[in-house]
Amino acid sequence: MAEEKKQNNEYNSDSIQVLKGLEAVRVRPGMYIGSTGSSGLHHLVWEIIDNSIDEVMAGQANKIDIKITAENEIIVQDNGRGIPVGINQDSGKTGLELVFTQLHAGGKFNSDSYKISGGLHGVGASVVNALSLYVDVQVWRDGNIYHQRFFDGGTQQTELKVLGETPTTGTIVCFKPDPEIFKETTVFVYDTIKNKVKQLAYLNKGVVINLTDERTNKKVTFHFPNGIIDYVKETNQGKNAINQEVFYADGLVNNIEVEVALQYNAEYNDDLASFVNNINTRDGGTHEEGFKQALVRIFNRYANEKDSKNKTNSSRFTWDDIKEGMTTVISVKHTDPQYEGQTKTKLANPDAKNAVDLVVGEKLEDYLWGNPDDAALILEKLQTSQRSRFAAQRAREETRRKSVLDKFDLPGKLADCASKDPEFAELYIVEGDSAGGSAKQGRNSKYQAILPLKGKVLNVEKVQPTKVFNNNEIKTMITAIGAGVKEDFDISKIRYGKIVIMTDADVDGAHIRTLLLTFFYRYMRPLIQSGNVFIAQPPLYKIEAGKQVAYAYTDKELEDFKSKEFANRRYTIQRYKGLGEMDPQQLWETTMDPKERMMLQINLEDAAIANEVFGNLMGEDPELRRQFIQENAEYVKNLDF
Ligand code: 28G
Repeated sequence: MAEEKKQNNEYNSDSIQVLKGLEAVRVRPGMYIGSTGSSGLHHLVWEIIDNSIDEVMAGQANKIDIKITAENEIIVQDNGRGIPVGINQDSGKTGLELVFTQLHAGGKFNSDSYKISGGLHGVGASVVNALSLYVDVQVWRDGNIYHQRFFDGGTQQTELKVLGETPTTGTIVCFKPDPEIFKETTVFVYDTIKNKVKQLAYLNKGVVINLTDERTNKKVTFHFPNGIIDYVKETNQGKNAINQEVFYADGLVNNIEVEVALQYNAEYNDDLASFVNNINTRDGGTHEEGFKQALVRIFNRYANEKDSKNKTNSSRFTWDDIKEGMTTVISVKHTDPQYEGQTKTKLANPDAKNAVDLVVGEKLEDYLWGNPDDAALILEKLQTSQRSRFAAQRAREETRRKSVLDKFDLPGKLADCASKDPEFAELYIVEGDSAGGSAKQGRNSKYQAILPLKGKVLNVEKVQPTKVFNNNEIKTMITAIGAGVKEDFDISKIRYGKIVIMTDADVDGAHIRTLLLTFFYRYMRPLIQSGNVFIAQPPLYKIEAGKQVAYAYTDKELEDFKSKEFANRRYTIQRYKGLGEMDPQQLWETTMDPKERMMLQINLEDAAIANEVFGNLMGEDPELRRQFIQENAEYVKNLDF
């Protein structure tokens, strides 16, 4: 048996194996790029850019040009060494062929510590080949311009040819995604690519990344000579910075590259972004643990040594005291990253903890003693946080006690539903008492609960946690949802599977919506992560012709109605300014009836953007606010600001 198997393998020619490999990618694309939707489509771009970034990290390239063409192709060019075109002894193939046709080629380079960057699935250019109509490659190397084209999902390729000569080196890759795979969409989104490459530019200081969209002639260049220091400064823009000199630490420990930048601002939330090989580790892990451990140790040691001179007495800072108002970027580069769980979002390598602890510990101590003014300001901030921690704790305990509730403890304003099954139960958070009244009358009380909010919601970004827990509207929401907040939040306890924000389609409504999203983002993040938060979409117009009534939810829909159903008829158009203009029946039919309603499901990215839009719009700096509105006119318009 074993003998036979071996023989079979030997008879399999390499090309058949390649085909099989790439075929597997086409059979189950989701396994390699996560999905075949827009997110998977963009993964193709990340995989190609990733190879350029590897050249940057190897110190062999400093420029990457990315183009979205009018035909919706992606062209990436780097000025690295160019992919090797010589024949590889073991395989009898060129390096170029291996890169584009060998599945898991990326993994092989791990051991020689060449490739440490990697897309979410770390499978590289061959996957892009498998899922594209064609991949066109130019290599500039050894004075020559080489060319080879792969097509039909990688099943075909032209011969490697020399097109001409060049004095320089680099790689150019052009690909076009296969619409048979990406049935939903093959349209690349400029902003998505822009955000990603901006992040890459921050994480790889000095690299110049140009992005051009030939469809719209949009263009942008990213170049951050100070890398993650610039990243932290930008994150803190519009907020009052506390330490003027950003704390920065870098070092190499056991072949692990560590970089950390930190700046406090005068607000109360912390903002920590960590990366492993340029990939965002959303769920943290050992590198973050090392960072926290170092901060708690060093800040307490510093405070004690200062104190012993000042002869004052202070208790120990906890991580909660330290993190308030802290903006941090941690970037780790590791040749063999291990992750916890399915997604690559939590780092597990124990050595990363030691490495970050060591680098940060040493540099932070130097920083504090070397920057006494900044150090004093930070210390003051920590002491304030510590004092408010005790007050917040008391307030929280009270809220928590209340949220272990039976129905008698539910807030009076809540019109609860009959169903106690979160699978079916929905909570509508409604702006204003009058709309709340309509919603109460219009709802299906079997499974729809209504919570009317009075006036504006607190901006949780701008006030002390104590105040947040004392705010009536917020207390009411926490109690109604019933699953606690922050670290205590327990999604298994939610009383409603759908939390629906229903506000007017005007500026005030948008404002309240953003405030609520900010609250959920900061206090009940898992609720957003697991897709339990929705935005109700009331219609913008009512069109009436005799007995016929129609509702339009967008301007486009209104146009369509006028040019089709209502063409050549007398009709009236009512523009809804608020929910209050609808009677209960209308509100049910247009916005609350599951059969008819449109609802927007909010994901973490949406909430983060809302949070950011909000921070910038409502931030301290009027100039920044003006600039932001100008730059984001489109998005802001969509949000109805
Ligand atoms: C433009 C779009 C995407 C790339 C390189 C450069 C090398 C390379 C790429 O090697 C792995 C390792 C050594 C054979 C490495 C060139 C070492 C020396 C490279 C890219 C296999 C592949 N000279 N630039 N791959 N080698 N840019 N950009 O793909 O043994 S991929």
